[in-house]
Amino acid sequence: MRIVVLAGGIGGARFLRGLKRAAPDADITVIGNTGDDIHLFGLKVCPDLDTVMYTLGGGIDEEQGWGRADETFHLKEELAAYGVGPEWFGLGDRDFATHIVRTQMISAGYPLSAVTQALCDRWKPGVRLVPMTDDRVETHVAVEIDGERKAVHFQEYWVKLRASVPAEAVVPVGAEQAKPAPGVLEAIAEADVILFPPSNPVVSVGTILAVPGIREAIADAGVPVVGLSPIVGDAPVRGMADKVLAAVGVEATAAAVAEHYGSGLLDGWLVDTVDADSVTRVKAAGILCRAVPLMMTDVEAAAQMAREALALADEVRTS
Ligand code: FO1
Repeated sequence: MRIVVLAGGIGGARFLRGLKRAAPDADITVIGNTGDDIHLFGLKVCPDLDTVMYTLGGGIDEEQGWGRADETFHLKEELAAYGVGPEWFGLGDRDFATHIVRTQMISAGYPLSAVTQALCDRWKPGVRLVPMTDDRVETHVAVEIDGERKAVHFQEYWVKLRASVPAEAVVPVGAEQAKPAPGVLEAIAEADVILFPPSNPVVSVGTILAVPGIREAIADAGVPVVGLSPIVGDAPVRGMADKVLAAVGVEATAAAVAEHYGSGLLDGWLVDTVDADSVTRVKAAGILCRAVPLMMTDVEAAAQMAREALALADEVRTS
Protein backbone atom coordinates (compact mmCIF):
# COMPACT_ATOMS: atom_id res chain seq x y z
CA MET A 1 0.00 0.00 0.00
CA ARG A 2 1.33 3.47 -0.92
CA ILE A 3 0.69 6.07 1.76
CA VAL A 4 1.45 9.81 1.49
CA VAL A 5 1.62 11.83 4.71
CA LEU A 6 1.84 15.64 4.94
CA ALA A 7 3.93 16.19 8.06
CA GLY A 8 5.08 19.09 10.18
CA GLY A 9 7.14 18.62 13.29
CA ILE A 10 6.61 16.78 16.53
CA GLY A 11 2.99 15.63 16.13
CA GLY A 12 3.56 14.48 12.58
CA ALA A 13 6.77 12.66 13.44
CA ARG A 14 5.22 10.82 16.39
CA PHE A 15 2.25 9.80 14.27
CA LEU A 16 4.59 8.48 11.58
CA ARG A 17 6.33 6.27 14.13
CA GLY A 18 2.93 4.73 14.85
CA LEU A 19 2.06 4.46 11.16
CA LYS A 20 5.25 2.50 10.46
CA ARG A 21 4.26 0.03 13.18
CA ALA A 22 0.63 -0.17 11.98
CA ALA A 23 1.58 -0.65 8.32
CA PRO A 24 5.07 -2.20 8.29
CA ASP A 25 4.85 -3.22 4.63
CA ALA A 26 3.51 0.10 3.37
CA ASP A 27 5.50 2.39 1.10
CA ILE A 28 5.32 5.69 2.99
CA THR A 29 6.20 9.04 1.43
CA VAL A 30 6.35 12.00 3.80
CA ILE A 31 5.93 15.45 2.31
CA GLY A 32 7.70 17.62 4.86
CA ASN A 33 6.95 21.22 5.77
CA THR A 34 9.85 23.59 5.14
CA GLY A 35 8.14 26.84 6.09
CA ASP A 36 9.73 26.57 9.55
CA ASP A 37 13.21 26.67 8.00
CA ILE A 38 15.52 29.33 9.38
CA HIS A 39 19.00 30.53 8.45
CA LEU A 40 21.25 30.87 11.49
CA PHE A 41 25.03 31.33 11.73
CA GLY A 42 25.17 30.99 7.96
CA LEU A 43 23.50 27.57 8.13
CA LYS A 44 20.14 26.37 6.83
CA VAL A 45 18.13 24.73 9.60
CA CYS A 46 15.08 22.61 8.64
CA PRO A 47 13.28 21.88 11.95
CA ASP A 48 10.36 19.87 10.61
CA LEU A 49 12.43 17.75 8.22
CA ASP A 50 14.96 17.07 10.97
CA THR A 51 12.27 16.21 13.54
CA VAL A 52 10.84 13.56 11.19
CA MET A 53 14.31 12.27 10.27
CA TYR A 54 15.57 12.10 13.86
CA THR A 55 12.33 10.70 15.29
CA LEU A 56 12.05 7.88 12.73
CA GLY A 57 15.83 7.38 12.63
CA GLY A 58 16.16 6.99 16.39
CA GLY A 59 18.16 10.13 17.10
CA ILE A 60 15.49 12.43 18.53
CA ASP A 61 15.47 13.95 21.99
CA GLU A 62 12.32 12.05 22.99
CA GLU A 63 11.22 14.33 25.80
CA GLN A 64 11.58 17.55 23.76
CA GLY A 65 10.37 16.06 20.49
CA TRP A 66 13.00 18.07 18.58
CA GLY A 67 16.78 18.14 18.41
CA ARG A 68 19.18 15.34 19.07
CA ALA A 69 19.37 12.94 22.00
CA ASP A 70 22.45 13.11 24.27
CA GLU A 71 23.05 16.66 23.11
CA THR A 72 25.67 19.15 24.31
CA PHE A 73 25.75 22.90 23.65
CA HIS A 74 29.44 23.87 23.67
CA LEU A 75 29.20 25.52 20.24
CA LYS A 76 26.14 27.50 21.31
CA GLU A 77 27.96 28.63 24.47
CA GLU A 78 31.05 29.65 22.52
CA LEU A 79 28.96 31.61 20.00
CA ALA A 80 27.21 33.37 22.90
CA ALA A 81 30.61 34.17 24.43
CA TYR A 82 31.42 36.00 21.21
CA GLY A 83 28.09 37.81 21.47
CA VAL A 84 26.91 36.04 18.34
CA GLY A 85 23.17 35.41 18.51
CA PRO A 86 20.45 34.47 18.52
CA GLU A 87 20.63 32.71 21.84
CA TRP A 88 16.89 31.90 21.95
CA PHE A 89 17.15 29.05 19.42
CA GLY A 90 18.80 25.99 21.00
CA LEU A 91 21.07 24.41 18.43
CA GLY A 92 23.09 21.55 19.91
CA ASP A 93 26.53 20.32 18.86
CA ARG A 94 25.28 17.13 17.25
CA ASP A 95 22.47 19.01 15.49
CA PHE A 96 24.96 21.52 14.06
CA ALA A 97 26.55 18.70 12.04
CA THR A 98 23.27 18.18 10.19
CA HIS A 99 23.03 21.87 9.33
CA ILE A 100 26.68 22.05 8.24
CA VAL A 101 26.31 19.05 5.92
CA ARG A 102 23.01 20.40 4.56
CA THR A 103 24.40 23.88 3.95
CA GLN A 104 27.57 22.50 2.38
CA MET A 105 25.57 20.37 -0.07
CA ILE A 106 23.21 23.23 -0.92
CA SER A 107 26.21 25.50 -1.52
CA ALA A 108 27.58 22.83 -3.86
CA GLY A 109 24.34 23.11 -5.85
CA TYR A 110 22.29 20.17 -4.59
CA PRO A 111 18.56 20.84 -4.21
CA LEU A 112 17.05 20.43 -0.73
CA SER A 113 15.31 17.21 -1.82
CA ALA A 114 18.65 15.60 -2.75
CA VAL A 115 20.25 16.88 0.46
CA THR A 116 17.39 15.44 2.52
CA GLN A 117 17.83 12.08 0.79
CA ALA A 118 21.57 12.15 1.57
CA LEU A 119 20.95 12.93 5.25
CA CYS A 120 18.34 10.15 5.36
CA ASP A 121 20.90 7.70 3.94
CA ARG A 122 22.50 7.96 7.37
CA TRP A 123 19.35 8.02 9.49
CA LYS A 124 17.32 5.44 7.53
CA PRO A 125 13.90 6.74 8.72
CA GLY A 126 12.13 3.95 6.84
CA VAL A 127 10.05 6.44 4.81
CA ARG A 128 10.82 8.59 1.79
CA LEU A 129 11.15 12.10 3.22
CA VAL A 130 10.62 14.77 0.58
CA PRO A 131 10.50 18.49 1.30
CA MET A 132 7.32 20.16 0.01
CA THR A 133 9.52 22.27 -2.29
CA ASP A 134 13.19 22.84 -3.12
CA ASP A 135 12.46 26.56 -3.25
CA ARG A 136 12.85 28.87 -0.27
CA VAL A 137 9.62 29.34 1.72
CA GLU A 138 9.74 30.86 5.20
CA THR A 139 6.66 31.41 7.34
CA HIS A 140 6.43 34.84 8.90
CA VAL A 141 3.94 35.98 11.49
CA ALA A 142 2.51 39.50 11.65
CA VAL A 143 2.33 40.70 15.25
CA GLU A 144 1.79 43.96 17.07
CA ILE A 145 4.31 44.65 19.80
CA ASP A 146 4.24 47.90 21.80
CA GLY A 147 1.83 49.36 19.29
CA GLU A 148 4.13 48.56 16.39
CA ARG A 149 3.04 46.05 13.74
CA LYS A 150 5.83 43.91 12.34
CA ALA A 151 6.48 40.52 10.76
CA VAL A 152 8.70 38.11 12.63
CA HIS A 153 10.09 34.78 11.45
CA PHE A 154 7.94 31.88 12.57
CA GLN A 155 10.70 30.54 14.82
CA GLU A 156 11.02 33.91 16.55
CA TYR A 157 7.26 33.94 17.11
CA TRP A 158 7.18 30.30 18.24
CA VAL A 159 10.38 30.00 20.28
CA LYS A 160 11.43 33.50 21.33
CA LEU A 161 7.95 34.98 21.83
CA ARG A 162 6.37 31.61 22.81
CA ALA A 163 3.37 32.76 20.78
CA SER A 164 2.63 35.13 23.68
CA VAL A 165 1.22 37.83 21.39
CA PRO A 166 -1.69 37.25 19.02
CA ALA A 167 -0.74 36.35 15.46
CA GLU A 168 -2.42 38.93 13.24
CA ALA A 169 -1.52 36.98 10.08
CA VAL A 170 0.59 33.99 9.12
CA VAL A 171 2.33 34.28 5.75
CA PRO A 172 4.34 31.51 4.06
CA VAL A 173 6.69 33.93 2.29
CA GLY A 174 7.71 32.60 -1.12
CA ALA A 175 5.01 29.93 -1.31
CA GLU A 176 3.32 31.46 -4.38
CA GLN A 177 6.54 31.15 -6.40
CA ALA A 178 7.45 27.72 -5.04
CA LYS A 179 7.19 24.51 -7.05
CA PRO A 180 6.51 21.08 -5.54
CA ALA A 181 9.80 19.24 -5.05
CA PRO A 182 10.58 16.39 -7.44
CA GLY A 183 8.54 13.35 -6.49
CA VAL A 184 5.85 15.21 -4.55
CA LEU A 185 3.14 15.27 -7.21
CA GLU A 186 4.13 11.80 -8.41
CA ALA A 187 3.77 10.37 -4.90
CA ILE A 188 0.34 11.99 -4.51
CA ALA A 189 -0.80 10.68 -7.91
CA GLU A 190 0.33 7.13 -7.07
CA ALA A 191 -0.93 7.10 -3.47
CA ASP A 192 -3.58 4.64 -2.28
CA VAL A 193 -4.32 6.86 0.73
CA ILE A 194 -3.27 10.35 1.85
CA LEU A 195 -3.07 11.23 5.54
CA PHE A 196 -2.99 14.56 7.40
CA PRO A 197 -1.39 13.70 10.79
CA PRO A 198 -2.02 15.77 13.92
CA SER A 199 0.36 18.50 12.74
CA ASN A 200 -0.40 22.19 12.92
CA PRO A 201 -3.15 22.81 10.33
CA VAL A 202 -1.94 26.36 9.63
CA VAL A 203 1.85 26.48 9.79
CA SER A 204 2.57 22.84 8.94
CA VAL A 205 -0.10 21.13 6.79
CA GLY A 206 -1.40 24.54 5.71
CA THR A 207 2.03 25.62 4.51
CA ILE A 208 2.47 22.44 2.47
CA LEU A 209 -0.96 23.02 0.90
CA ALA A 210 0.09 26.59 0.05
CA VAL A 211 2.65 25.34 -2.48
CA PRO A 212 0.80 25.71 -5.80
CA GLY A 213 -0.27 22.37 -7.20
CA ILE A 214 -0.18 20.32 -4.01
CA ARG A 215 -3.70 21.06 -2.74
CA GLU A 216 -5.11 20.48 -6.23
CA ALA A 217 -3.19 17.23 -6.67
CA ILE A 218 -4.56 15.91 -3.37
CA ALA A 219 -8.12 17.03 -4.13
CA ASP A 220 -7.90 15.35 -7.55
CA ALA A 221 -6.06 12.22 -6.42
CA GLY A 222 -9.31 10.23 -6.24
CA VAL A 223 -8.14 8.30 -3.18
CA PRO A 224 -9.22 8.67 0.45
CA VAL A 225 -7.78 11.69 2.26
CA VAL A 226 -8.04 11.19 6.02
CA GLY A 227 -6.89 13.54 8.77
CA LEU A 228 -6.44 13.33 12.55
CA SER A 229 -7.35 16.29 14.70
CA PRO A 230 -4.47 18.10 16.41
CA ILE A 231 -7.05 19.72 18.67
CA VAL A 232 -8.43 17.64 21.53
CA GLY A 233 -11.08 19.07 23.84
CA ASP A 234 -10.86 22.56 22.30
CA ALA A 235 -7.12 22.80 22.93
CA PRO A 236 -4.05 21.81 20.93
CA VAL A 237 -2.50 18.59 22.21
CA ARG A 238 0.91 20.23 22.01
CA GLY A 239 2.31 23.47 20.70
CA MET A 240 0.26 26.56 20.29
CA ALA A 241 -1.90 25.73 17.27
CA ASP A 242 -4.79 27.71 18.72
CA LYS A 243 -2.73 30.90 18.38
CA VAL A 244 -2.24 30.55 14.64
CA LEU A 245 -5.73 29.12 14.07
CA ALA A 246 -7.08 32.41 15.43
CA ALA A 247 -4.97 34.26 12.85
CA VAL A 248 -6.85 32.50 10.06
CA GLY A 249 -10.20 32.87 11.80
CA VAL A 250 -10.62 29.21 12.74
CA GLU A 251 -11.84 28.30 16.23
CA ALA A 252 -9.65 25.83 18.09
CA THR A 253 -12.01 22.85 17.90
CA ALA A 254 -11.66 19.49 16.19
CA ALA A 255 -14.72 20.17 14.04
CA ALA A 256 -13.60 23.67 12.99
CA VAL A 257 -10.26 22.33 11.77
CA ALA A 258 -12.02 19.69 9.65
CA GLU A 259 -14.27 22.38 8.17
CA HIS A 260 -11.19 24.54 7.57
CA TYR A 261 -9.62 21.79 5.44
CA GLY A 262 -13.02 21.31 3.81
CA SER A 263 -14.82 18.38 2.22
CA GLY A 264 -13.22 19.25 -1.11
CA LEU A 265 -9.95 18.06 0.34
CA LEU A 266 -10.79 15.87 3.33
CA ASP A 267 -12.87 12.67 3.08
CA GLY A 268 -12.49 11.48 6.67
CA TRP A 269 -11.55 13.00 10.02
CA LEU A 270 -10.69 11.40 13.36
CA VAL A 271 -11.55 13.31 16.52
CA ASP A 272 -10.69 12.29 20.06
CA THR A 273 -13.30 10.54 22.18
CA VAL A 274 -13.68 13.70 24.29
CA ASP A 275 -14.92 15.41 21.12
CA ALA A 276 -17.40 12.67 20.20
CA ASP A 277 -20.19 15.27 20.24
CA SER A 278 -18.58 16.95 17.22
CA VAL A 279 -18.87 13.89 14.96
CA THR A 280 -22.33 14.97 13.76
CA ARG A 281 -21.08 18.46 12.84
CA VAL A 282 -18.13 17.04 10.88
CA LYS A 283 -20.38 14.60 9.02
CA ALA A 284 -22.72 17.50 8.22
CA ALA A 285 -19.74 19.11 6.49
CA GLY A 286 -19.61 16.10 4.16
CA ILE A 287 -16.64 14.46 5.90
CA LEU A 288 -16.85 10.98 7.42
CA CYS A 289 -15.91 11.11 11.08
CA ARG A 290 -15.13 8.81 13.98
CA ALA A 291 -14.21 9.50 17.61
CA VAL A 292 -11.20 7.47 18.78
CA PRO A 293 -8.41 8.05 21.33
CA LEU A 294 -5.97 10.56 19.83
CA MET A 295 -3.39 11.01 22.58
CA MET A 296 -0.04 9.66 21.36
CA THR A 297 1.13 8.58 24.81
CA ASP A 298 3.43 5.96 23.28
CA VAL A 299 4.22 4.31 19.95
CA GLU A 300 1.45 1.76 20.35
CA ALA A 301 -1.12 4.52 20.94
CA ALA A 302 0.11 6.24 17.77
CA ALA A 303 -0.06 2.91 15.92
CA GLN A 304 -3.66 2.41 17.02
CA MET A 305 -4.50 5.91 15.72
CA ALA A 306 -2.87 5.01 12.41
CA ARG A 307 -4.92 1.80 12.22
CA GLU A 308 -8.08 3.83 12.85
CA ALA A 309 -7.11 6.30 10.12
CA LEU A 310 -6.50 3.48 7.61
CA ALA A 311 -9.82 1.87 8.63
CA LEU A 312 -11.63 5.16 8.07
CA ALA A 313 -9.93 5.38 4.65
CA ASP A 314 -11.39 1.95 3.86
CA GLU A 315 -14.83 3.20 4.92
CA VAL A 316 -14.39 6.24 2.68
CA ARG A 317 -13.36 3.97 -0.20
CA THR A 318 -16.48 1.82 0.14
CA SER A 319 -18.92 4.62 0.97
N1 FO1 B 1 11.82 24.68 19.91
C1 FO1 B 1 11.87 25.41 21.07
O1 FO1 B 1 10.83 25.59 21.72
N2 FO1 B 1 13.03 25.94 21.54
C2 FO1 B 1 14.20 25.78 20.86
O2 FO1 B 1 15.24 26.29 21.31
C3 FO1 B 1 14.19 25.00 19.65
C4 FO1 B 1 15.36 24.76 18.93
C5 FO1 B 1 15.30 23.90 17.82
C6 FO1 B 1 16.47 23.56 17.13
C7 FO1 B 1 16.41 22.71 16.03
C8 FO1 B 1 15.18 22.20 15.62
O3 FO1 B 1 15.13 21.35 14.56
C9 FO1 B 1 14.00 22.53 16.29
C10 FO1 B 1 14.05 23.39 17.39
N3 FO1 B 1 12.89 23.73 18.09
C11 FO1 B 1 12.95 24.48 19.22
C12 FO1 B 1 11.58 23.21 17.68
C13 FO1 B 1 11.01 23.99 16.51
O4 FO1 B 1 10.84 25.33 16.78
C14 FO1 B 1 9.67 23.34 16.18
O5 FO1 B 1 9.85 21.97 16.24
C15 FO1 B 1 9.15 23.54 14.78
O6 FO1 B 1 9.67 24.58 14.11
C16 FO1 B 1 7.63 23.63 14.90
O7 FO1 B 1 7.10 22.45 14.43
